[in-house]
Amino acid sequence: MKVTVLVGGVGGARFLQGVRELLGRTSFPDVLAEGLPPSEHEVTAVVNVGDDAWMHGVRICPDLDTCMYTLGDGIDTDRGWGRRGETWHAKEELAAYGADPDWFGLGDRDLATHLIRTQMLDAGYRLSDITAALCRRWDPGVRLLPATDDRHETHVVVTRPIDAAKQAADGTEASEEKVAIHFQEWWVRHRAQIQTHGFAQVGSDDAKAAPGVLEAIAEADIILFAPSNPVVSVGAILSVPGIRGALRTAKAPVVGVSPIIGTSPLRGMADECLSVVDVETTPEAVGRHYGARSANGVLDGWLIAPGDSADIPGVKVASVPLLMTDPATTAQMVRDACDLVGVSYE
Ligand code: FO1
Repeated sequence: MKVTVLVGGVGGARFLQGVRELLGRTSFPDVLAEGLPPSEHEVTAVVNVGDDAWMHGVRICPDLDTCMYTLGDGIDTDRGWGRRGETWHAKEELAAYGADPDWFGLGDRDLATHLIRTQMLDAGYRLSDITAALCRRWDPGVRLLPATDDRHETHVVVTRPIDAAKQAADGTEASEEKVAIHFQEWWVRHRAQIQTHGFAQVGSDDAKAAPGVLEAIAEADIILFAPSNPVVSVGAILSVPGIRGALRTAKAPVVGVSPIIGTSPLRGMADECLSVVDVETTPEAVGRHYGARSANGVLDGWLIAPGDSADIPGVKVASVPLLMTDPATTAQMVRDACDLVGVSYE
């Protein structure tokens, strides 16, 4: 069986643990650690790269790393990102130099990943090759593919106050300005608590899907959307030219898992992101936002939580437990997704 999953960071990584629990370790020879029995299934995760950023001269890929560390048992489960057993000496030293940005922390262990990645990028390797190389250490048991090897960063258009010094230097009387800032600045520095007008992918005109992504979508037996942020995670993947079209013409059914239970996101700040794009924080509104494949959208099935309801024309909906408490519980969600569209996982 070939399974392709669109994922963001924390929620996506936990969902992949459930897929791996159900289907076993992937049989892709290049990602299978020596000596481990392969499964007869192939699982490919198409991972959001909209959060990626340059910080202190190194390339950060938060969602790829969160998936890699979570599946490789190296994640700090309390934070949901970065390494377990982390120390912060480099961060303290950077702060002592007054280095910018001072609102973003790179842990010492995590820094090694970014250093290797940056060296390989400098040497001309593609992000997809680099990810495969990093995964040889972490052995996630799932093929992790960046949605694109190209720059496809999410930027956020905000209105922010102009500080007095800048006002004086620019000779402006305006007290606020409309600017586009990197997603990480919006998310980590402002915690989304700033007047926001919209999201834009920077670089998407030229971006194309990374090697293997369109094939993984075209050849899949089932395609799943993890309960990741529908705007800045799955939405950013869908905005890579070619990916949406590949989903619309794929032979396999596409089933999404609602990241909203009742009117609350499972985690993260999905409600802030949804309100920016004028979508209500409900399973029905998010399902309609994705839309039915039979009506220019991308879904055939939609899993929502017990007690929730969603009427999405052209999309089969089922209510099943959606809390990803552990891999076994999450595996049941994956079974439910397969059952909804009649795909056998035995
Ligand atoms: N999130 C934070 O809230 N503060 C940080 O300083 C921070 C650093 C960081 C470093 C590497 C990395 O891979 C992720 C990091 N994150 C941090 C998480 C991340 O920025 C966001 O949670 C995601 O991009 C949103 O999905």
